[in-house]
Amino acid sequence: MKDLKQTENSGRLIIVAYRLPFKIVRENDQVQLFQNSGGLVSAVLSLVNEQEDSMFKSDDKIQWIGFSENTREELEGQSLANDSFQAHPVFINDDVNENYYEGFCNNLLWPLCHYFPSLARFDDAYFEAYQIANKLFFEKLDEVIQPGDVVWVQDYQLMLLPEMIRQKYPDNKIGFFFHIPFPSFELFRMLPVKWRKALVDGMLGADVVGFHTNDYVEYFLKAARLVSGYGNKLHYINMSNRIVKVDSFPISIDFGKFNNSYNDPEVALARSEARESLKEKIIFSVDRLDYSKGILHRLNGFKRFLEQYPEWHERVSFVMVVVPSRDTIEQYQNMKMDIDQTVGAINANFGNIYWQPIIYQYRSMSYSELVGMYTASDVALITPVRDGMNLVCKEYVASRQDVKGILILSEMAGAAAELGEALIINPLDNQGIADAIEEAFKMPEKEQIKRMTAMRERIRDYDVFAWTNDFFTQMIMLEQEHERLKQV
Ligand code: GDG
Repeated sequence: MKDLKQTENSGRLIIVAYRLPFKIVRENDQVQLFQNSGGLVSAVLSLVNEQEDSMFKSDDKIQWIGFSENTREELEGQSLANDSFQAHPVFINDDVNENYYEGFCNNLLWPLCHYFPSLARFDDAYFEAYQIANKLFFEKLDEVIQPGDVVWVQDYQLMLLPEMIRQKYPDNKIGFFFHIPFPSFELFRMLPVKWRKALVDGMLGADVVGFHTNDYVEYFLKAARLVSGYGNKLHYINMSNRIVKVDSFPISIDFGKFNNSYNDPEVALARSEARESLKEKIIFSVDRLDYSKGILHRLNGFKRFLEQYPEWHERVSFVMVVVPSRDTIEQYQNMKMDIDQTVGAINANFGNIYWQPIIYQYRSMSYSELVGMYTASDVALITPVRDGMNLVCKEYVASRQDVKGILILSEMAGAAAELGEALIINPLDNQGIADAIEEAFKMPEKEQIKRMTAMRERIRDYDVFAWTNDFFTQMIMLEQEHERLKQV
């Protein structure tokens, strides 16, 4: 496939995502912009650089449309640009945002797509707000877009947007990427007919619709066929006047950044402090507080390990970091209480004055602490019951410049499709988790190195920059590729 770096594009890059690329902090009538260091922001930046052959001209800032946590009045007259990004805030009133973001997105789409249908709430007001909010994003884009601009729409908060753009701007290139699992049809069909059709048709407004794994692609193609009657040939959908490519693009991380952090003084310090203060074997996990992340299942698996393998008592420390998220919602508060109680019970029943089996923290970590723990631990225990991809496991592997450590990974994470050298477990199987921990602790170093090397090479080859490049190449080369396939 042709590399996009050789492909010219006259327009600018416009990203539309629920969140802006920086946090806006107001102080004494001035705003300060703190750019996020997340994967998407750095991936997108790689598309615009000084090189002559890069896809977008570096003198054009990346235009980024996203929801504003500030009011219109607060941002009036303020410059919302830094060297790389020009932000265009979308203002959504609290009532609409409640039904849109908390409602349709987080009380319906999130649980449904993560296979928790019993938690999904169906409410007409949610869908109405979802339509209104998507339209508000469109209206902002309408003020910004120019001929030749390429628009990249992100995630489940904006599924209706690609079609809205297509209707008014048939000639602009539009990409759409879905970051969470696209569910099997039996779950998707739980949505009322009108809603599911609007979502599928909305996404098909794009030229390229991307998912993390082939399974999600297959599920979406089935939905497109059964909901809207669109068949496909080799993942191309013919929409009479244009074609849509549906494909998998497994999101990745900045391999170089994590790999090169190994010897940072702060990382090295965090690593040695962890090794000194913890027991002989260290297990580590970190995730946002969410039922999809399988935190309670992980604790139950660890408990089974302590029950069945007493020879490891007083020799293991499980460092479990849970990052606060959505904890104003009752359901998340209840989940947090269950986690607190379970950790307390395990520590009380197995620990003693010399040994606390689980070191549990409910807070976020600095980057150095995070990589310090990635590189100090013998095992990363990652057990989501459902996860679109899961970047933590890729970061763990990339951080291990020493080529040691063992990844225990749930088969329900999108990343499991790429990281077959991990010890793959079913997160609902306590015994399976317990046995995997025991196997990891006994794994010879040679075997660890073999597995870690294979995983590291894969992530190094397909890092987040390759991911973006892959997506944009497919978008720009769409027609040529389709013509070529018709000849074969
Ligand atoms: C969604 C999908 C998909 C976490 N705690 C700390 C911290 N983090 C960083 C990690 C990682 C990121 O947050 C979490 O990424 P995940 O992929 O694991 O999970 P979601 O937030 O649920 O993301 C997911 C992703 O979108 C991308 O498409 O993989 O499936 O659910 O980068 O490092 N970073 C720091 N301190 C923390 O305490 N510094």
